[in-house]
Amino acid sequence: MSAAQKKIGMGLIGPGFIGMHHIDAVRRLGFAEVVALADHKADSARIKADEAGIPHAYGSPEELIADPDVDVIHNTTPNHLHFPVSMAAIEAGKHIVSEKPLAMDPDQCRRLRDAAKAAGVVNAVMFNYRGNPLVQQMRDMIAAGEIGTPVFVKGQYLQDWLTDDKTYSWRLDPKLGGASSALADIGSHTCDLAEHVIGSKIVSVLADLGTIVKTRYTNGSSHAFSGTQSGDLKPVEIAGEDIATVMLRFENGVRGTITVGQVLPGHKNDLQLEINGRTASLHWVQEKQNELWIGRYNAANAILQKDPSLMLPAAAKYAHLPGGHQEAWTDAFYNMVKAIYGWVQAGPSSPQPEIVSTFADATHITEIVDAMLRSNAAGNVWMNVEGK
Ligand code: SOE
Repeated sequence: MSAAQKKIGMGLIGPGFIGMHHIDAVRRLGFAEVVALADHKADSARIKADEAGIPHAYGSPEELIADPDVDVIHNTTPNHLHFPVSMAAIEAGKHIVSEKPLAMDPDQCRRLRDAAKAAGVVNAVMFNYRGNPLVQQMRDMIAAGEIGTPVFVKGQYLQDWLTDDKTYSWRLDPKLGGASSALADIGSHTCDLAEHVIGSKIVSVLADLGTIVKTRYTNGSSHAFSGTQSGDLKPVEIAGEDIATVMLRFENGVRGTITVGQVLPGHKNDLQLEINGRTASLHWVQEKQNELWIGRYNAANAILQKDPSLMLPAAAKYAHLPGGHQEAWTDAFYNMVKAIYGWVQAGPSSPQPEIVSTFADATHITEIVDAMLRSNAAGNVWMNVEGK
């Protein structure tokens, strides 16, 4: 980019925990700038914009979407606003980056997918764990045949931030979060990661869902990871799942399981993925993301450290530091944002970078979660993922 070229303008709607990481990642790019922020009220938007050094602050999504300096809109609102905000952005011809899940249900997702395609805008959903260098290493090793034919997948995403009955999140309210709670929030990441790494889609599921904490007590606060609440606590009955065990079948014949829970003491952000092939296995643990376990039948097991000089070239480009220099959650998040903005820069009609999850990919993930809900409701039976 020459000095005279205008930077890509980013506007963020919904400045919560995750929104601030979108802002940081865009700022690291160099060829984009954060020009505007919108919150549900003008005064809170101004305060948050000032804190983050952002010039324009708006009290509604519509005002931000209309800002001519905003080229890419990041939708980090609660789930129930994903559909109207993303749709308005698409209708205004803006590129759109949404938090997951893409929308509340498969129908809304399909409408967004089709509208984004018709409008010809870049569209992406933040399945950010794809951005980890060693996740890409797994993917490339599997594609290169280094573990033989994949046969089994074991994924887990375990957290404990909802363990206490005096914790609460809007994700637990079906009107704000959707019919699924833990699966939509973090099971979605697990399925996306498994599909991305083995290069095959989940076609059917058998799910057993549970709600361990059936009554919660809240003072009205609903932010993730905000801890035990105190003060004037009111009871809320919970219907959505906080644990889930699911069996999976993939299009290419691979079988697998995922376990998901948000009330499991000691598990902070414990996303893990293991792929077993006929000649070797790979196991990656998000909380130890700089290491990849390689299991072998007829040779010693090994740990591959995140060292670009030891990694496959396509994966090594996602590692920014030499071996032994630890990279983290925010770096993987940045890798995803960098790929999305590379696509914006190249133009929406240029090929979609493989690492990016589009609205079409994310629609499929919501269809998987929907099949899991249907499987559980039907008495834990196999259910096909219904794509349209
Ligand atoms: C809460 O469970 C949460 O913030 C998720 O919403 C994110 O997607 C995950 O990356 C971390 O945990």
